[in-house]
Amino acid sequence: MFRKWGTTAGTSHIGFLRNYCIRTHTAKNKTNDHGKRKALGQPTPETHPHLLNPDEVTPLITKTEYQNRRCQLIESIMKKAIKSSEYQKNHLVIVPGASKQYMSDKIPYFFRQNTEFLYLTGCQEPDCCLVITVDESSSEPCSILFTRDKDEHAELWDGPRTHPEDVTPFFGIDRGLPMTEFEGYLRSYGRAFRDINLWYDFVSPFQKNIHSSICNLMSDLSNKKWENPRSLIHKLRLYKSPAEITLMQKASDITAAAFVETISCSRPNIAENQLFAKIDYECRMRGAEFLAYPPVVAGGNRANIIHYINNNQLVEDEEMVLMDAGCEYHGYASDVTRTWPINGKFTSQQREIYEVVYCVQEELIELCHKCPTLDALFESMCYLLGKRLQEIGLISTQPSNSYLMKAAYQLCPHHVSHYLGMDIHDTPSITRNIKIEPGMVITIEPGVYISNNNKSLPKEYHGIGIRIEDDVLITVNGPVVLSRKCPKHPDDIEKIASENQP
Ligand SMILES: [Mn+2]
Repeated sequence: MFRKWGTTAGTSHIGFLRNYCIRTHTAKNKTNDHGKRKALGQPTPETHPHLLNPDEVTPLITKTEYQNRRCQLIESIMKKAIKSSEYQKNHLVIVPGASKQYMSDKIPYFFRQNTEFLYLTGCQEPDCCLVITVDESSSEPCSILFTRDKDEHAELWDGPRTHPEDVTPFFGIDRGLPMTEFEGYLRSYGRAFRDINLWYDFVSPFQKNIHSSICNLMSDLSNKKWENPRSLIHKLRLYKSPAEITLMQKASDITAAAFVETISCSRPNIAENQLFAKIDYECRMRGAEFLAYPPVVAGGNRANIIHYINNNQLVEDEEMVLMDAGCEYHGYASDVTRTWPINGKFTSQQREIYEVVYCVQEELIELCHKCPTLDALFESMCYLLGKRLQEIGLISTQPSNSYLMKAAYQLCPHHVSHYLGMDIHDTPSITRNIKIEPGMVITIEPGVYISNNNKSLPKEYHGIGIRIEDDVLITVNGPVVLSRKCPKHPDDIEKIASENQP
C-alpha cells in the first residue's frame, strides 16, 4: 500500500519524495483466469493484438517514443531555465488529462483526450494526470501518472480502469499513483521544495480538482513562479516522427479512398446528410475511428458559408457540392476538401473557376520546395488567385499588386494553410510566421467563394463556392502530398462523379 501523505514524522520530505520516485517498480502484471494480462482502461497488445504490437502503447507509438517525448520536454524546459536569469533547480510539470463531458444526465459525449497529455503519455482514459519532476533530490527526472482509483461499481458500468500498479509496465512511466493522493502529493512536494518553477497551463484547466489543488499549492509557495508548458510541447509536436508520419499517411489514404467512394455515389437531389453518412462509413470501414471533425457538406450556394455543418439540404441538379472531411486514425487527423458537380458534369462557369483554384493549389504545393512561411503562402495565394481571376476577367486589370491581392482576398477570406497532426488546427501556439521545415505537416487549401449576394460579379458565377485542400508533408526532398490518392484534376473528378448517375 502507499503511505499516507501528511504523516511523515521523522522522515525528511526529500527522502520521502525520493521513495515515490525510485525506478524500481516490481509489481507483477495481474493475470486473469486464462493467464493473460488483465484488461486495462485502454487497448493493450494482449487484449487487442489486431491493433497493437508488443511494446506499443498506442498503435505504432512505442513506450520508448513516449519516454523520448517526455525527455525532450524536460530538455527544452531545462534549456529555457538555464537561459533565464532566475535559474531554478526544481521544476514541477503538471499536464492533466481531460474529464468526461456530458450532453445530458449520464449521457456522455464521445471522450476526447487532452492532446498534450495524450502526446506525452499515450493514456486514453479520462481523469488522469501526468506529473514530471526535476529536483535536487534525484539526478534524473521522475514521471508519475495519477490514475483513477479502483471502483468496482464504476468498473462494472464503464469497463476496466488502469490501476496505478499497471502504469509502469504498460506506459513506461516511472510511477503510478491513485488520483486520491494527488492533493497530498502536491502539498508534500511544496513543503519539500519551497522554490519551485511550476509548469502548468492555468489558461485551460482540464480538471477542476487538479486545478484547485494546484492553486492551493501556489498560494502556499514562497516564490510563485510558473510558466505554461504548452508552447514547448507544441514545438515538439510540430515535427512528426517516422511513426507519426506513417499514421498520418494512413489517415490520408483512408480519407482519399472514402472520398472516391463518396464522389462516385453522386446523383442530383442526394441529401447532404447522405454524403456525410457515406464518407463517415467508408472511413470507419477502412479502420479509422471516426471523422476528425464535423464535416462540411455544402451543396450549391451553401458552399459560401465557410463553416456550414448543418448538412440538411438536398444538392440539386447542376449544383456542385463542397465536402471538407477527414478521418482520425489512431489519434492522427487528415483534412481534405474536394468540390464536385453532383450530376457528374461541371457547367462552363463552374469549370472555369475550378481550374483557377486547381492551378493555384498546384502552384502553392510547388512553392513548398522553397520552405516559405504559412503567411507567405497566403500572400502567394492572393497574388496567384488575383492573376488568374484577372485572366478570366473577374478582377479588373488594374496594374497595382495590392489592388489585385485585396480583390482576391475578398473572394477567399480564409487562410490558405494550418499545421496538421493530432489536432486539425495543430499546435496553434506556433506562429504561421516561421519557415516550414522537414517533418512538418501542413494543409494547402485555396478557395474561391462567389455567393448569390455578390454584387460585383456577373450572375452566371453566383452560387459557386470551391475549395481544394490537401495534406502536405515537408521533407528534405520537398513537399509530399499525403492525400495524393484523392483525385482532384477536373477530368478525374467528372469521371468519378459520373460513375453511378441515374
Ligand atoms: Mn483545413
